[in-house]
Amino acid sequence: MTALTLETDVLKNFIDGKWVDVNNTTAVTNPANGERIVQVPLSDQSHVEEAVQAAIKAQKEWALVPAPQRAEVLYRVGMIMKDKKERLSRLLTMENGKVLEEARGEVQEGIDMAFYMAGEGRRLFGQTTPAELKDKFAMSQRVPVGVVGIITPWNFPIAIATWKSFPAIVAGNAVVWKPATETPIMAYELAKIFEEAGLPSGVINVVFGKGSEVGDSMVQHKDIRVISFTGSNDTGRNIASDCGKQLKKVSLEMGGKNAVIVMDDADLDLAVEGILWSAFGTSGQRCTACSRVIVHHKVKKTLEERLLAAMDHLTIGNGLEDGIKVGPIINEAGLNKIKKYIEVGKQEGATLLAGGTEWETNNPGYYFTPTLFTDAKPDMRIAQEEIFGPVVSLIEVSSFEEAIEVNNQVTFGLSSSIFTKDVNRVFKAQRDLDTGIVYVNAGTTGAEIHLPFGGTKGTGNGHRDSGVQALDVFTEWKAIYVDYSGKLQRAQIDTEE
Ligand code: UN1
Repeated sequence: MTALTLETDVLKNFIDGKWVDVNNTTAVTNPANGERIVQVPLSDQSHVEEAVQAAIKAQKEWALVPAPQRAEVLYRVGMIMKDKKERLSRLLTMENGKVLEEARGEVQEGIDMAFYMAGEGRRLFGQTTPAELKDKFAMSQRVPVGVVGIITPWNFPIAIATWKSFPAIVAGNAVVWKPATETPIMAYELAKIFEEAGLPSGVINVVFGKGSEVGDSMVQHKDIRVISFTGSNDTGRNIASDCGKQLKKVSLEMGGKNAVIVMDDADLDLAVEGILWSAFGTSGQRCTACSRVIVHHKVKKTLEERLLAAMDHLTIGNGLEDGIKVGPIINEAGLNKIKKYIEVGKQEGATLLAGGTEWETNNPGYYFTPTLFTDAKPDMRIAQEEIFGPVVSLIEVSSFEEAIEVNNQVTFGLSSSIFTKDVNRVFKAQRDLDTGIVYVNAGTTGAEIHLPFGGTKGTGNGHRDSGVQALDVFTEWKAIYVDYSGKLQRAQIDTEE
């Protein structure tokens, strides 16, 4: 294991192209062993104000840079990320805990997003449209919104940051970014990469700190015209209502209660692999993680047996070590939440088949054993609420129709999956599963960056991250009419010749 060093012991904000000290800081610890990694600033409203002023100034110039040139900066960002992939991945494992293989996958998502959005710089298409009147030309085009605020979570600290900042930047906005305080190193590294790639000062500004201070100041700031947020449900709802009062555009992604459906004709080996990877990968700390398995009664027993056998091979530990499949939980609060849900599940009458306890180790990190409940009922809290840990609950059903119904009986709508060999069921399922993402014969995780990411119902508010659709969050549509008749033509007015 290569020891990694940061150039600094105390992180700084990145405002107007300068690294700015903040007096108040707090420690960031490695969830795998409790060791302190670095101090992160706890900024206040005045830092947000500085960042917004820098962004306002920078955005005016940036919007005038032709989009293909803005895109070139992102291309260079992608190239630098590619060069630094291993370093970034190891730092990501250190601050977030996910196993190295998954950290590499996440950094790759960011690299892919850079090249994808660099391409979009040559495709910020508008439309030309026939006009109602003679000698008149009509078109519409995307224009930047101005200064945008992005608030990113600890579970995908670099990928989600790229899903939001890259489309914002290529579209000609300037960004004020509050990364999660648990995982600030990815933000620090990405800011350095932007700097090295030659992004003009003030186009991206990083303000570290708490949601209650920095996030709130961003949401309340009149000059931040968009808030794009990924995180918890409660916070997202508060942001939405605060933005609503100000008529501020807001894009929210707030998790899921994602299910894998296993039909009686499924390839069970494949289903087991899919469930394992999407339920216990990243220790279940993905918005897309599988936390329900909806299984046809004919294959329930066999599926349980095979899952239990496969779960025996899940190795728990520090994600930087070889062969580890399940890393730590982000922090004590995360661990306590999982423990609470284990008690809830037992009290509700679900049967605990495996796990359900902290992992016994002398290691001071936060670890939880992969957990399988069975005989859960669709309305139980463990089958309704997001746990954000390696806990999955089996629900038995007796038909395809019932499986779809149970899948849709939750307030979230992010991801879903079905294992079946029946082509008719495949097409019915992709139509009827009420989620923003549907997988067939694969688990619930692994969305690709050039497709829209987001969900229905309580997962968000209808916007999408990544994909070309992300541009809708960070642009306004402008309609332009050019009258070349030389006289005043009045639309929608009958004119007597
Ligand atoms: C998240 O958990 O918020 O589809 C993002 C996936 C990953 C992204 C997850 N590509 O699981």
